[in-house]
Amino acid sequence: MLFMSTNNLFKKTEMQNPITSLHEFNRLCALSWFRPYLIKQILFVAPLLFLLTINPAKAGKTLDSIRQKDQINCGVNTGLAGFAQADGQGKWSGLDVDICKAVAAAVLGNPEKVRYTPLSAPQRFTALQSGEVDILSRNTTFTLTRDASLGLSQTVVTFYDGQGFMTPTNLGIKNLKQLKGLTVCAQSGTTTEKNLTDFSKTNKLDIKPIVFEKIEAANAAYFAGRCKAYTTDVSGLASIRSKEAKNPKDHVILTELISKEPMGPMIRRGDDEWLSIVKWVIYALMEAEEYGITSTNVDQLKANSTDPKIMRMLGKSEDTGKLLGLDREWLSRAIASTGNYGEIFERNVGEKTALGLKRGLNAQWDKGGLMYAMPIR
Ligand SMILES: N[C@@H](CCC(=O)N[C@@H](CS)C(=O)NCC(=O)O)C(=O)O
Repeated sequence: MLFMSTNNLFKKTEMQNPITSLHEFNRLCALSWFRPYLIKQILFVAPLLFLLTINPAKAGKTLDSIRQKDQINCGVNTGLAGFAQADGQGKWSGLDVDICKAVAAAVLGNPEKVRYTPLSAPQRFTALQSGEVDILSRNTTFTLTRDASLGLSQTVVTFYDGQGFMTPTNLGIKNLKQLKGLTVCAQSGTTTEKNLTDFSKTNKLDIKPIVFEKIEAANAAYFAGRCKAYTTDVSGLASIRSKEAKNPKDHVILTELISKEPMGPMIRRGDDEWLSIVKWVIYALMEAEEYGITSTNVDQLKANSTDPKIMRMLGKSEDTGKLLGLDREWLSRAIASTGNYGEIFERNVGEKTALGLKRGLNAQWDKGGLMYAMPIR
């Protein structure tokens, strides 16, 4: 309605001031003395306005500080097998960890130049907002509220998931309707909690959520039998089952999903240069898979390939790095360090790992999945 009334307003103004006569035209032309003055004003003010809108103080701030400290501070999970987990020597691995490694290889020339900060669900956004970490690469779902209210930017989805339920096999639960009136464990500070309430309400299931701030407490409660089911992202359930269950076969992950959970790294809002770098490193990992560039053949392809797409990506024909404020080798280094997206997926969470996840939605777009890199060109 506002749109309608504004339209009418314009119409009215036009109607009230039509240039109807030669006399009127001359009256307007008489103001031409004012024109040079006006042009001077515009010439003076326009560059100032332009400088204000590009906000040079903020652009590249993160990259500058990363170069200065020669390290990327990467916020990760406190310990989610397959996504981010430290071994006895404090060595981190996982799909989310590999994203930070690939970015470090592209930006600093070395995938090991990363400091990992383990963050629980409720801690994660504050750590990024306060500058404690430069990137949050931690099973974090992209939502409107998070995008628009936290002062953070969502980059590219690195894992498409959905919220599911795990129950002890001996309860014989086969579908979600059978959860009616039962207790379900979940963690606070997550999308999980809200999805569960919505789902229970919509389906009149009267589920009794038992919510914990820490993942260890939620795991302990479920495996001690305090809840009849555990809910979180299916990848999270697979991870928890593989690591925490005495016998993983004693727990079944039901096939029905109750939400969409597109997850990926986030950065602080207002640093477009850093946003571009993170985005394009992730696209590069995906596109490398699409074109068959792997950690094992990247050097050989760089030396011998005559395929224009591959030559461009590996810096043989064009310097895409320069456009991002990086060097010519950014992409080949990232692929050599972590492998392409497919290698990252299979190594950390794929069918041959303890998590045993299928590619599903995370397959390439030409193989029935949603992984669709913007073109590197
Ligand atoms: N993707 C959901 C859930 C992410 C999440 O934090 N999941 C829990 C359960 S798998 C977790 O990773 N907790 C680890 C921790 O808080 O230390 C979100 O972004 O809210």
